[in-house]
Amino acid sequence: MKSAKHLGISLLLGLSLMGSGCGSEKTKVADVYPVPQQMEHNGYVSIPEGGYRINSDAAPDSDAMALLSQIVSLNPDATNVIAIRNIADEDSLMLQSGAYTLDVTSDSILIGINDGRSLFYAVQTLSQLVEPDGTVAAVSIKDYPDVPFRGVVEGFYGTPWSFENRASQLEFYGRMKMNTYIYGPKDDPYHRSPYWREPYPADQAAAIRELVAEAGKNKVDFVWALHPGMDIKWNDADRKAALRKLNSMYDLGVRAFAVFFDDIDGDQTDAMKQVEFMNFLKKEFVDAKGDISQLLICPTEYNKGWAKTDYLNVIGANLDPSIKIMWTGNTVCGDITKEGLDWVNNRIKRPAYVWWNFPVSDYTLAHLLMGPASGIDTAAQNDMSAFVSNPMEYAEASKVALYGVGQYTWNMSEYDPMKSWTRAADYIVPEAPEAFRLFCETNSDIGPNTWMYFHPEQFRHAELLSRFSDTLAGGGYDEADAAAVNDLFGRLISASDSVRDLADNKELVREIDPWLAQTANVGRAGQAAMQMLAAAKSGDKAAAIKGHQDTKAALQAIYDQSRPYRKGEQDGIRSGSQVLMPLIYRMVESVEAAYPETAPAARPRIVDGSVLGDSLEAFREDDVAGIGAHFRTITMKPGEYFGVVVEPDAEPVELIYDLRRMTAAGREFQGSADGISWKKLGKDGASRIDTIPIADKSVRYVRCVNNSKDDKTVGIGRFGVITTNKTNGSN
Ligand code: 14T
Repeated sequence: MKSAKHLGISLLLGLSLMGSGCGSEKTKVADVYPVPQQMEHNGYVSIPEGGYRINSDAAPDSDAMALLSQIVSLNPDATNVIAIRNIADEDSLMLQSGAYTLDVTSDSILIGINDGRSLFYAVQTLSQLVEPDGTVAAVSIKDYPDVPFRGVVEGFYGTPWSFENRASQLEFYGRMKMNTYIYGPKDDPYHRSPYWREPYPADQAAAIRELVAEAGKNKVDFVWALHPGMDIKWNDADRKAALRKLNSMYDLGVRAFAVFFDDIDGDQTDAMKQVEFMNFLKKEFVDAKGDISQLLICPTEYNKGWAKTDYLNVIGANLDPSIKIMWTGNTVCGDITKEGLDWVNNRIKRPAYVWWNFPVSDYTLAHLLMGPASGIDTAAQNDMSAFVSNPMEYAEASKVALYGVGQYTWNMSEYDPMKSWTRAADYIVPEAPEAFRLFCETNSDIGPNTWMYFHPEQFRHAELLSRFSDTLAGGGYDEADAAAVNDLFGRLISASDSVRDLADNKELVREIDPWLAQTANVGRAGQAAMQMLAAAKSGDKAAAIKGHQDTKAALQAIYDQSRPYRKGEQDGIRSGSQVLMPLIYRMVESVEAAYPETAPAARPRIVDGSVLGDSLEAFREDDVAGIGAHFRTITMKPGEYFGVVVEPDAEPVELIYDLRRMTAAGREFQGSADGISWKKLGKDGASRIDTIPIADKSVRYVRCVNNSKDDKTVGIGRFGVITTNKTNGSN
């Protein structure tokens, strides 16, 4: 079905047929994004001097008309016509909301529509066909969405987007032909606990009213989400409270709703109670109002990894069939696959409403997720009712991934993650697209995470970098590759400057500023390391030692940039973390091996007898000495432990850890001066991420022991000691 409808070849034919009217010397091919389902292009024609007069069966959508009047001049006395007609097509794909036809010839423009959204999208397309020289591409387009609901769920933990961020997003969704924005920021207390039952204060209510209007202008459904699951009681009082709240949102103009039951526990997770609540809302609210466009639930078991009970079968069988069910895939954060959707759809008895947790970064705050929107299955079109993406708290920066989501959801078979990513940079920073691309590439590593979610970094230079690194590991050194790698490091510095200085989007620059600085720092450390290595390879010991010092200083600049952000969940500011930083460390280590006098006197190590064995090396990074196991899951038998020993001259300040899947009961954090007699450290805060002060300054050994009678499972993210006295280790 999909292959026949792509008439890409006619684009090329169109070029040779050009010549009627003006613009005949153009060799340009009309370029519409998202790529239409069918487009024939027959050169360019002049836009008539007198503009166009509108000829429409019914009153055309006023937002679409406002946009149209910005593109071409509209004049009731014009001879040339823009005719707007209802689509009379037997193909159900062409009868969807937003589907349109667009036929541009030298004397008229014919637009076929189903609704206001159709007209708005036709005009969005037309705006991309008009050239600055007064010509317009003569096209014949048939276009419709592959996925009925497309867009974004503002569903992350962290600072919610600002009003300006959201307004800019809504306009962007309109351009990308995305029709859904779900409002559900975890840190809005009126969305979640404690105030989900309360109406918004007047100023916030006014802002939401304005955003709903802005969404309407862009033909975006503003879906307001309620998150009652932290403390809802399954009783009449709370049913009424929910109705009251939804009514207050309705009064602000909201016409689409969701209820989120994610990340909760206890009685509130009961499938049948949730179903009864949702079915109640369907009957008493949605049906009563009659003009609600979407009602969704985010289930408690919202990904396969967490689907451990009959929960999904229960909601699948009992939830009103009109209520759509959200789903993040096989894990909380990961790829979206056809197989994974088949699995859930069988249980929920309807196509899943996909909630894709990308580029959200609330679980890996040191990283920006600026890479391509990849790992979304282009064969899954018929297995989803919707696809919305959960973005970063950085709204403008998120547009890189969302740009790809726009193409994926509109016309999947045309989706190529790299192509969309490349275009996204042109679109978002047209003032310095190549610089921005390099920045994005260097800030695309997700970092170690519980979900084992992985996106590649430095993908365009992967071959060069791995060859250079492998050669280095084997004791070799290739001059030409070294020059290319050095050049790449140099470009990180200039790219960072270019983006900061040239990008018109100042909000974007503000959001990414810490990473712009860090990217330049990585470039400088890389260049220092290349100089060090070149000196070492040429046998110039003095220069190598000097280079080693310079590299250490440049690495310290990276740590200094990172440190102010290294609080609680936020593990600093990381750029180039997957490929470039390890490469720099490898260069440092190779020089330290060649000139032992440059090597640190001691390194931190893993405590003897650790369950980790020698499968891992301890690291020293800035003032932290510890271990990081990329959240590898380890089971400790009673009495087993893992831990770290800091360097002899390092004085401990506190233990810092990020340990997942582990309850505090039955574990103990202990310190020791000699690795023989151990004492319990301060109180275990029982949280996943925490620090515990180390009062006894003679402590050099720190460990986590299973002192229960049962096996204990732990995902080791970070476990280390912050010290005052930084020894000069590299990694
Ligand atoms: F509702 C869900 F579909 C969902 O994804 N919920 C949250 C979401 O708000 C968050 O942005 C996302 C990415 O971190 O993951 C979910 O939140 C979690 C999930 C966890 F497993 C937060 C902490 C967790 F340990």
